[in-house]
This record gives sequence, C-alpha cells and structure tokens, in this order.
Amino acid sequence: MDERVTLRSHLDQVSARSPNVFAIAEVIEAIAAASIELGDLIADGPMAGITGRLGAVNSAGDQQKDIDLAADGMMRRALRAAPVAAIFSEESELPEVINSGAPLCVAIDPLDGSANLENNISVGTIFSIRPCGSDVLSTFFEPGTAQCAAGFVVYGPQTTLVLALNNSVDTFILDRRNREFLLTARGVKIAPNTPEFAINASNRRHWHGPVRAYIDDCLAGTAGNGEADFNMRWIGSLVAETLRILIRGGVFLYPADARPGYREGRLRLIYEAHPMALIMEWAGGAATTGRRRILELAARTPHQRVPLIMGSMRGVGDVAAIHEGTEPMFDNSDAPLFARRGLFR
Ligand code: FBP
Repeated sequence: MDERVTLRSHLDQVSARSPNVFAIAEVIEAIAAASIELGDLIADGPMAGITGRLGAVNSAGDQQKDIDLAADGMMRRALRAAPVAAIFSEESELPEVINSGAPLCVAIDPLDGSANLENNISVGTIFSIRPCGSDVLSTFFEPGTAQCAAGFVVYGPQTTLVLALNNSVDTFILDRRNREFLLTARGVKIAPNTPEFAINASNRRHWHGPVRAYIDDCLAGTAGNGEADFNMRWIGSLVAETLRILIRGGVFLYPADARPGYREGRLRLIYEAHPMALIMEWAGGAATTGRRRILELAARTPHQRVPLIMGSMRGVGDVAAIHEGTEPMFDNSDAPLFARRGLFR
C-alpha cells in the first residue's frame, strides 16, 4: 500500500461514514494500544521477568502462565477505559460487568497459544465485540451473528492486526518505530479453492468418520482421482493459522474427537470460534462445525468448546458435504461411510 494510513485514521474514516462505529472504534484502539505493550513484553520475555512458569489452572481448564496473567491484566486495564459494559476473558470464570451504562461487550482471549512461546512461535490476542443487550451478561450467550466487530493480533516476526469491521476485513502491521499500526490490506478476500489443509494429524485415530474421510481424500490427492495434491500446514497456533488462511486460503480443522474432553473439539466458542468465524465470513470464506454454521450457534456455558472448520469456501463446503447424511452417533465408525459424497467424485 502506497499511502500511509494509520489505524486511527482508518477508524476515523469508517466512523465518519457510519457513526454507530464510533464506540466500536474506541474499543479497537484500546485493544490495539494494549497489544503494542503486550508485544513488547512478549518480545522481552525473560529479560522483562517473564519466566513462562506455570501457575493455576484457569476456569477454561488451561494452565495459566505468568504471561497469560500479565496479558489479561493489560487487556482489562485497556477495556476499563473504553466504552465497555462487560468483559469476558478466557482467564476468568464468568463474564464481568464493568460499566453497565456502556454500549458494548467484549469477549477476549488475551493470549492464545502461550504454550508456543518458549519455542518463539507466533501467539496472539483474539477479541469479539457485541452491542450490549438489555440484560448485559446475556449478551455473550447470543449467537455469533450478534457480533459487530472482531479481530486478532499476531505477535510474530511482525505484529499484525486483523480487523473485521463494517463488513470488511482489513489488516495492519505495527510500525515499531512510531508505535502505531499501519493499514496493509483493505477488504481481504480468502482464495476460494486452495488445496491446503491444517489439522493436528496426531489425533487421526480419535477423529470421527467424516473428518478422517476428508483428510484421507486430501492425502490421496490426484493419485486418488482428486483434482489436486494437497499441501499441509500445522502451526498449533490459531491466530497464525487464521492469518495464513486469509493470505493464501486453505482449510483449518480442529474437529470434535473421541478423546476424553474433546467431544466438542478444543477451541472455545465465545472468544475463539465466534470471532474467527466472523472474520472468515466477512472475508468471503466460511466456518462450520461440519454440520452447523458457527455464527448461528449460541453458547450454553461460558467456556463452551466447539468443533471449528474454517477457511476457503471449497474446502469448508467439502467437509460439510462429507458430514451430510451421516449421523453423529455413527461418526466414529471405521466402516466406509455409506453413500457419502467423496471429495473429488
Ligand atoms: P490455548 O490453550 O492457549 O487456548 O491454546 C489454543 C491453541 O493453542 C490454539 O491456538 C491451537 O489451534 C490449538 O490450541 C492447538 O491444539 P493442539 O495442541 O491440541 O494441537
């Protein structure tokens, strides 16, 4: 991009066109400012006193590190100074009302993938913004279609902000010298048919039938009468996988599987799957559980997990087609899926 557009000037432009974005823009600026601070802490790591030591297990069931708690504190402080009625963080048991008169509610995973940090692999902050309903806390239990904006920050070789706002997905990179995000791409569109998949293949024996069938077809490629030979990627960091899909397409799967505790997959609906699904759809891609559109789901419990399959239209459509006509209770059968539509046939 030739012109230098800062996040602030971009948000001013969008707010001038749509005044209802004004408060949302303030929240985004608050998260972006906190993410610059968090990026510094991540980069300094042990030099800033971050030991990576494990602490308590949070309510989501994950082991907290000192950096998780620091990230949570930074995001909370930023959101308290923004027009936010309630926050729901991965690190807390329940959503929390902070200013009931404010217009917006924010669900946030302050630091996703912190287990990757000791290997210097990208991690991120994921956020979802909703207009506050008349019953503040019920806002988080509305379907994902209630979101008015979402985004994530990737702390990697560059610090990248991906923002879904006003039906557009735009990306920004942190200009470290001037400590501000600069617009790098407007109206990102996901390639509709990239033959690339991302899944933790070590879980193959636990997968349900349709997921195994889809991945087996991808692996067989043209030797199995497929249209294409697939490439595979697995970073084990949701933000990095999502950014890759936005840039070059493909499909990401974290399905439900037969391991104890994985009946509904691994990822969390309110602060991981909902925001990523909004970003996918606004960028022309899709996100499902294999059977249902993620944005139509409403959480029953705060830290509810959900299977997440997202990315290029073709890949997500093929996974959904393989699920069609199969019963969830027969999913884990090793028998061939009767009358299933093969990926390439
Ligand atoms: P958190 O525990 O920090 O929420 O981790 C989530 C995550 O790291 C995702 O970013 C990633 O997609 C997934 O877990 C990897 O899971 P697995 O280790 O089971 O492959």
